[in-house]
Amino acid sequence: MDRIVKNIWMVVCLLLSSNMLYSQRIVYTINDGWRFQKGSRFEAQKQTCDDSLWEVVSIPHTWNEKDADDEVAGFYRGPAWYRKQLYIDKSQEGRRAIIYFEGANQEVQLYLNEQFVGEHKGGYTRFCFDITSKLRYGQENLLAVCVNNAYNPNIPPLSADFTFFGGIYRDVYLQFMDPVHIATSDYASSGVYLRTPEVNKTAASVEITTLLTNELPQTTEVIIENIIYDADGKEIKKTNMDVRLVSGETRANLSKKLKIDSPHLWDIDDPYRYMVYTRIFDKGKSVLLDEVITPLGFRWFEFDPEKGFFLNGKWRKLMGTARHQDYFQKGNALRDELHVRDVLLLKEMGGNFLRVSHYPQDPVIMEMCDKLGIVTSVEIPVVNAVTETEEFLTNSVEMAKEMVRQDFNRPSVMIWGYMNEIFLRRPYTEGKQLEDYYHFTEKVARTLEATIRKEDPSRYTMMAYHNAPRFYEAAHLTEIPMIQGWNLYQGWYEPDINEFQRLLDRAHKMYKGKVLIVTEYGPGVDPRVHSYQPERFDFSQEYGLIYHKHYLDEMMKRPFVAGSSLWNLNDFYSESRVDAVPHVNNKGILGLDREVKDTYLFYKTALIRRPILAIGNREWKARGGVVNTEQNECVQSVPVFSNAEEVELFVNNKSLGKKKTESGYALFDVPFVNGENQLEALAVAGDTQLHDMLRIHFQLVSSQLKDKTLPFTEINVMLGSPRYFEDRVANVAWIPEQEYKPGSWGFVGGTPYRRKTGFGTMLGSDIDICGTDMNPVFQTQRVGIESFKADVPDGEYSVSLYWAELDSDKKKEALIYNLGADSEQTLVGNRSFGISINGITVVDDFNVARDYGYARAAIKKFVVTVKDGKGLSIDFHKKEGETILNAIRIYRNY
Ligand code: GCB
Ligand code: CA
Repeated sequence: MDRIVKNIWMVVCLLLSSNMLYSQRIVYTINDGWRFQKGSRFEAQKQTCDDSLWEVVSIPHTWNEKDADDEVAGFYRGPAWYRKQLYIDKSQEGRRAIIYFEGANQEVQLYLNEQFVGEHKGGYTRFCFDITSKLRYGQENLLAVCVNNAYNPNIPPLSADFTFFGGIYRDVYLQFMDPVHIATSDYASSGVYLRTPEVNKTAASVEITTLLTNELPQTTEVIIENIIYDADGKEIKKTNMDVRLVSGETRANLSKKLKIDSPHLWDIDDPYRYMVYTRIFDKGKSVLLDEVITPLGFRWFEFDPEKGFFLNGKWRKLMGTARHQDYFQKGNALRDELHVRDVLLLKEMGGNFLRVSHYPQDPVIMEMCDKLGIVTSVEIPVVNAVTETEEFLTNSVEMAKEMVRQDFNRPSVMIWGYMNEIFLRRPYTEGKQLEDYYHFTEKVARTLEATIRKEDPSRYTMMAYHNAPRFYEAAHLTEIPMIQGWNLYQGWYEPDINEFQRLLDRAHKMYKGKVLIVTEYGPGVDPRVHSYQPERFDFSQEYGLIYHKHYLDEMMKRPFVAGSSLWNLNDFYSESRVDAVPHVNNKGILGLDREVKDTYLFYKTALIRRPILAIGNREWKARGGVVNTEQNECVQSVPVFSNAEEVELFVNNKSLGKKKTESGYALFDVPFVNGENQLEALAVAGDTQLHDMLRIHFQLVSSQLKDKTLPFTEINVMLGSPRYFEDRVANVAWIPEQEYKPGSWGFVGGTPYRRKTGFGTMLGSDIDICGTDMNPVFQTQRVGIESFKADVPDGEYSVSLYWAELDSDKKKEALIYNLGADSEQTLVGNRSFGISINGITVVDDFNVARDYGYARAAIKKFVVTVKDGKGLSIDFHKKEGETILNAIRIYRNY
């Protein structure tokens, strides 16, 4: 007999002989083959509704992944229907059937076989419904779910800097269980609650509370058995409890306390977990009715306002990130694997803290933090503003209860949060209305604080403020939570980066006795942008590095900073944003697709204890620059990240020597040659030899365009800009402008465009440019330019001139925290100039705003023949207003 068959036979024999019957839970997803349609008009709960032409989708699903990414402002916010025929076989008859949602944004109404089952409000918490009474066995059942992501003034969040993707965007399950079962009705919690009232090195106790339901028509007597296993599966402790439940009864007070000597603790470096098996047996113990397994971690922790955070008695600085749950072109509809990957990336960076923000996330995120030893804070999405209604308050409190009960057993969770920058969008500026608003917000805060403290006295509470303490003080919000979270952006929204540390010291002094965590900080970094003159708002990788280095240094110097969660682990979608990448907040240290930015490598080097070495600028594969050595090379600096003392870099097999690392990296002046370049880094850390390699394509531009050793092919120049941009779609390297010198190329006349902001001016603009996915190429500009000259050899050229009108006649609001409040822009329309190429007028009256509108990409390609060694001269003739040019591409046809 085949071995497998033999094994199966043995198991069957065993089961029969042990006399034990199983009646356990069955849990599986029903993610696939849903019919989907936007709109509300169809009464899709009815059998008669024809869905044959509806789209077929799989869950996780959102209906906004494309329209929240396109050029049209806004995204669909309204109702939509999901429909599915569900065949349930007869074997489940007589059992309880539950449908369980991990999350759907944001209001849900569920129908089964045309009957209303129930509804749920709130887009980020889990919920479930008992559908037993409406289910038909051995037949198809019509499941219809109406999901609505329209603005609802009574459901938080009302506004926030992230896109409210609608849909059933997390897994959906069916669960079948015995009528006597561990209850699912308590805010979709697991029905088992673990509390660890005493934990120290020598002893720990765990109180296991089971919520039990009897849905039989008669009274029943059962046994609850709890067994604790260690991580190797060895039984450590066991208890039994006899319970009698009348029909329809749910008991919540079924608790047992167990003691464990010398517990193996859950810690950041050793996230050890025991397993608690909670089993329900019939009285004779012959049938296992239900079973829930709960991981159990023993740890104790404390936040000290002066000294910071202690885990199991050991001081730890909590260093990590916040995280949003979306991904490139997928919106928030992510498979579990993508969530898992994010937590792995955080761990790999050496992070030990995750701010699960601004809302509870997929259960696998929490599971991973438990498994990997990452301390977490979880919060409900009460962001930016409140609505002064009891319903808003009630919904917020319900969310808080869901949050706490659903992730109650997680050893990784140490903080519950509520309210993020709640006064960012105050609807009133003064008077009685503002007073009332303060009062109401305080009431919401106090109620949430009390609710959470009552639900779970074992953890800390936290609220995050923006840099406007006077508002929070006016409403007493700085007093209410146990931990103050500060979201700080000095050196980004505010000009002076040194204000960061002053602010920390002020807050520490001002709010004596309060624990301080830097809950957010970060600059926007478009991974495609680089600069050797980095500055605020340029979105360059290099400014990102300067900013993060400053913040990390200052936080490390201050023990009272218990921890920090930089903003953000990943780039994320925010519909109202108009930065380098439209609708995207680029403050991630990883890209939307989790590409590694230099800032990620910087943290990895700073935080991780094992030896690491990584060449920076990793994703800058199409690079370019102008010859700046005698040897026909272009020297550009490249960071090499390492926690070794020194590193050596080889370029095309030549050593550039060794360099000492400082703050985790060394900058090498790398001489790039035209075409392929190979970078190889070596370092030694202790006994470990480290090695890294990177290949880079470099487009070298000669400084003498008629030079035959480096024949001219093309130049791509951004005007009014010291920045480099990588067009990753076409692999084209854009380089900064330079002033014209004979024999070479460059601009004549004019000044870089600077935009006024609430705090001085910035180079270039941050408005979204329509009609392009290369905003940085259009966001800078030379104003008053007279000519662009290039002394190219004779031949035929395609000369493309790039424009976007950046000036509008309406002033933009001050940039600071100006999230989602962009005013409509109207046209200037008064700029007109002529263009001639090599003396021939090609356009006489060019008006960008008139012809294309405001902030729209316009490219004109001219085919030009260069003769008699005269090169190219593109001249701009001012008529009205100033001449402008945003970028130029000169490409040699032949
Ligand atoms: C904040 C908010 C966060 C934003 C961030 C930003 O303070 O809490 O939701 O995304 O600033 O990037 O402006
Ligand atoms: Ca999931």
